[in-house]
Amino acid sequence: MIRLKQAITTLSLSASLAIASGSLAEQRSEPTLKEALEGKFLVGATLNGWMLSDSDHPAYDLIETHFSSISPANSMKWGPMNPQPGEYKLEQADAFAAYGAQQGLDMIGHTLFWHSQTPNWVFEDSEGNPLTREALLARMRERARMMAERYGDRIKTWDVVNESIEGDGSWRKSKFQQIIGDDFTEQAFRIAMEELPADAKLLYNDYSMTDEGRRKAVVAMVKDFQEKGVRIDGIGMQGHWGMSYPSAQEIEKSILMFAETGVPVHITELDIDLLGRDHFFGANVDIGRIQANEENNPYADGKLPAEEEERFADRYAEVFAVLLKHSDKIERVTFWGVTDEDSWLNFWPVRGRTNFALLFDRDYQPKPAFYRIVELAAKTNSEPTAE
Ligand code: 9MR
Repeated sequence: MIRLKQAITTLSLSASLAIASGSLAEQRSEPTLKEALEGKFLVGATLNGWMLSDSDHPAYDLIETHFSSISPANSMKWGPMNPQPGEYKLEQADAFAAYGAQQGLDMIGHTLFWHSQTPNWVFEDSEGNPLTREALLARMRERARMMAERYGDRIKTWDVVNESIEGDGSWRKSKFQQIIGDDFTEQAFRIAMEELPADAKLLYNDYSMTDEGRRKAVVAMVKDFQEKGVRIDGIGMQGHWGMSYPSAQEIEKSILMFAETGVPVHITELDIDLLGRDHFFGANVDIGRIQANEENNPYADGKLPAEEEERFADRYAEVFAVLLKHSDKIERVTFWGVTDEDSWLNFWPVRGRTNFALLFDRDYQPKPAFYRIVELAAKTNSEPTAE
């Protein structure tokens, strides 16, 4: 298999994991995910730091077999790329862009501006005083220009702003908002429009996009941008969903409302949290302090009982029934990870628990949920869509 080793030879390569690295496609007779979803939407996965610093990581087999789009989990965020003024750590971001280009994959620049994982120095002058609005806008422009120059020829879709709207529809009181004002998101899109290539797709990306306040505010924002001539090319629904929340009806309602604005929907960070959290602690607990224990980590050996696998497959089928029904409005569905092993839900909100969130298990094998999606997609191909 051709791998872009030269792009990452400068990185320290850790030992590859135990799995044998024969092409999984060769061992399989069923269609791959990207074949099953062809003509519906692109299907993506996330490359995390472990993968980007290990060119033999077994996740690459699954990516090359099943996926048509990739997103970086962390390596293109402001903090990881530019932790101190003038200090740039671009190895992983460079490896991401080089790998995606070499494989001909659609790539997502995640994310230009986010309140989280952005270092304090971004908001301060050299004496530690808060920047003025103009100075912060200039700093944002500098970052957008650097990203455009370095990656703009290959990365064509950008999460311009991540999570600037609260569930009640108000602007998040981030440092960006406090310094720039309520037009932070608009200014960010103006900067992106001016600095990124004309063929770049500019997205707004947020979680809990079925919250009524957020959903309405996103629609109002997109319409406002369109009236003002501020380019916005898509709405990203992250899709960090649970086993019963949000309902299929609410997911569908958001897709329909977003699509009414005329821009496509991207499902940008899909995973389903099998273990959930509501049953063992309330919403207001400081989640950072929760540790794995017998009660909240029932399948610590990574083996899920068959009936739980089925319940999980049923939930993915329920979600994909909606996504496939509205595939004409959806440009891409990206899973936030590749296998259960690399899901962020092993670390949040419970540190060190063994969670189950994606379509491939810890042995890099497709789970029942994978087969359900493939079957559902095939069925959708053979039946006219009911409206
Ligand atoms: O997957 C990312 C995880 O490794 C990081 O620790 C975390 C830090 O906040 O960010 C995760 O990705 C987030 C994404 O960038 C934006 N939406 C929410 C995702 C999950 O937190």
